[in-house]
Amino acid sequence: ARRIGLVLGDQLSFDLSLFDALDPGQDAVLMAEVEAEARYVAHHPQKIALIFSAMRHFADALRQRGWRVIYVRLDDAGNSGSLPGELQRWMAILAAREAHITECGEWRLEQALKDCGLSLTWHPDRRFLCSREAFARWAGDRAHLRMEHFYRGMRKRTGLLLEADGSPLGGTWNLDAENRKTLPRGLRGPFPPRFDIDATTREVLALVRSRFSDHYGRLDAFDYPVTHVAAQQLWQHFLDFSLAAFGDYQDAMASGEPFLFHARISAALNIGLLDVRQLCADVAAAYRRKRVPLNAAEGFIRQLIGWREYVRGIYWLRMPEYAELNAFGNQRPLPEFYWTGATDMRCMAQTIGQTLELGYAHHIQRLMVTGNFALLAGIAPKAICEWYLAVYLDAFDWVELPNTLGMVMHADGGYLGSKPYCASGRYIQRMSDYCAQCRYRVGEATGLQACPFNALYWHFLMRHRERLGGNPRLALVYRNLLNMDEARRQALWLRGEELLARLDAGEAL
Ligand code: DLZ
Ligand code: SF4
Repeated sequence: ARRIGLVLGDQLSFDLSLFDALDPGQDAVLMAEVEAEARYVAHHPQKIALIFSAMRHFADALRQRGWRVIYVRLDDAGNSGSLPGELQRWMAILAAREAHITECGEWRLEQALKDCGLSLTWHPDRRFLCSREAFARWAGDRAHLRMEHFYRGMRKRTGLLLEADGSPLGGTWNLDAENRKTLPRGLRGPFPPRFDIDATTREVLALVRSRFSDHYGRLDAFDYPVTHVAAQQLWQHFLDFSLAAFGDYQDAMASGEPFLFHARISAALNIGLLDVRQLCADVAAAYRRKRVPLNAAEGFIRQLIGWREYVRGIYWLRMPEYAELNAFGNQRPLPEFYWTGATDMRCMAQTIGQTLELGYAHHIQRLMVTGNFALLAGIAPKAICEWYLAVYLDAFDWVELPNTLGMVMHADGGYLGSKPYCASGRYIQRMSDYCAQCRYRVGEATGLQACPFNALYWHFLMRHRERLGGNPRLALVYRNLLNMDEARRQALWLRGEELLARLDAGEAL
């Protein structure tokens, strides 16, 4: 082979720009399962299984299309254990002259490849709509960025959901306020599609079971697409059965309903099994055909061309220094119950429980339950970021870090979002049925039975008053705090202190 093209486990797309640069007649594609990638955080076993199985299926599909693929399995003799190591090894074995690679999803790996002593030819990752450079031009040197501004630009650029004169369909850009309906009692999501466990996946599951049983998370519930065809089935199921209701209930949560009307396509999309342009086109078409309401179509497209591209842009603009930010100076380690779900807080037990079972929770569970708790409890950003990166099937640093460090923890001091998403138990009560079955009382803030979110919420606001008190978006809550009588404030502070002390003592709450 004259050249080697390295394809990473989250780059399983036939449209990768790398393939344009290579010649199937002479060049080779290299894919490698390596210890370093499987262990840099303790990934959920289903995440490792998904990536290995999808990689093996993709390698087969490339071969069928005429590519010469070198596929290194985790337990192959000679496997050096890292991607730079495998690239060096195969460059030498094949006496290859050039190494080609597509931009990585993680700064860590891109840096390791740049430092490995080979001269590499880099290709842009055109699976995203906004390149790193285009985002940097948009951001300029502004001290704060806002998703809404970026999102409108992306709508105009893509032409999605626009009138002929360029104004937004329906007259407003963002229908977020229509994405917050509470779930009517008893309404359930559609029956989820099931996916085949073929011989390849079965082999991978056995490998992961034997090698990564020390990682948190259940392997046997694995039921996720590992090929482009299966990912397309998951997507079609969403279009047919969920999208119409997705808009209304995007923020709702219910016991025993891990998916509700969410598409769960994020992992398939992030590893290359689905294409963002096609997803947006399908959703816009469903709206045009009057199959789904505008708040569903807009709400979905906003997540893809708005938030998703926005956080990726911020990641590449601000790394590596972004990962070190800690605006509140949080030091508290992550409570053990994040890894086990063993807590009496019903909302946390449900969210963590389904995460360990499925490697999945939807955006409000992540932002307003486990994320909100970490924010209120002052967990060290690095600790909570590592947790999200490990436990979710869709988590790669480019998407996980800005979402967790910036959006959830506000640890970037408001660069990504204008206010911390702190909330008391009342928000969770409004958006879910969790509180009705909880041993804590959501209507109480002090006393042993009181919902921990309540006092922790006020404690958070009190302890960060200097930093947050002047934020116009928090003016109302700070006024409420000020209008409380001193004894009430004192009682909330003490209950907050007690809860934090119990966390520090390793108690579960
Ligand atoms: C997440 C992951 C895992 C678990 N294993 C591999 C692997 O063995 N080989 C590989 O090429 N990629 C793997 N990945 C995905 C990489 O971690 C991912 O490509 C980088 O983190 C982001 O660029
Ligand atoms: Fe969560 Fe508090 Fe509701 Fe219990 S009462 S489910 S802890 S918000």
